[in-house]
Amino acid sequence: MSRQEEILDGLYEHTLNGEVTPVVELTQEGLAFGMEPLTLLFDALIPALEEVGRLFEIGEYFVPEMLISARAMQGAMNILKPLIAETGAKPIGTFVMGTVKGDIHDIGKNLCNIMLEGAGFVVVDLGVNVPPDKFVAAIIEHQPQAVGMSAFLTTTMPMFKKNIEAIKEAGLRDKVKILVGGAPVTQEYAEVVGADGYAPDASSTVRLTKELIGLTESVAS
Ligand code: B1M
Repeated sequence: MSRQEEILDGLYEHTLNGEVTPVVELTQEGLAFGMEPLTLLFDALIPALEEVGRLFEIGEYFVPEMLISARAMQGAMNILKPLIAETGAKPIGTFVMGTVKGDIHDIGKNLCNIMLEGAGFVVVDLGVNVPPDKFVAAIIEHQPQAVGMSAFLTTTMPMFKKNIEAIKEAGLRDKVKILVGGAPVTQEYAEVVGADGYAPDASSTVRLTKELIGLTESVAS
């Protein structure tokens, strides 16, 4: 096995076990070795969290294990984020993003933010557990071209509709494109709640946002 493969395997295992120190060390070693930040992310860290979710589902992991795995991944993300986001690109638009009320999952959202920033968007991150009036206030304050809403629980997905209704009531619906995403969300659900689009992952969030706000040509380039 090559050292690169060992690094990816180690990152996967230590993230699964929630061990932040070796995760941070292996991330640094991988980068020093010339490995791409996105390789570390997509070939080790994200698969580890997917496995965490599977173990939770079958009752082998509980909330504390999920939490420490998420923290371990966060340790790596702190190092990777500036490397992924730093492109020096000129701002191409403003994007307001938040995890809906009742939901505190933020890793997927943060990943979208990093990719959006990397593509040149100014991202206003409202954080987690964001109520409808905060989305509305942020649209008024920052005048974004697009708003993203993240939900990771079937019980919090209905907040999309509540948020969109609040945005409509404030007379702002035609001012912004609204995108939704998160593990349990689907294209069909996005249509039902009246969103402009659904993105299954961070890179499609960037692609779809550019498309919706009329920057499609940049997508191809
Ligand atoms: Co929770 N959790 N969790 N959890 N957790 C899930 C989501 C679950 C699927 C696990 C399972 O059962 N298999 C399950 C939800 C079941 C359901 O509703 N269908 C679940 C549950 C039940 C819960 C609790 C209720 C557990 C409890 O307390 N009994 C609780 C709820 C807390 C709350 O929110 N009120 C809870 C708590 C937690 C922790 C706090 C411990 C922790 C979150 C830590 C954090 O985020 N800071 C946690 C974790 C880590 C998970 C899993 C294991 C991993 C989630 C994750 O971050 N994945 C998760 C299992 C799973 O999803 N398979 C699970 C990595 C991330 C990169 O995911 O989906 O690929 P990914 O992200 C993509 C897309 O979703 C998309 O782009 C991202 C990047 O490519 N995307 C968007 C995301 N947001 C977007 C927004 C957009 C566009 C695209 O806007 C435009």
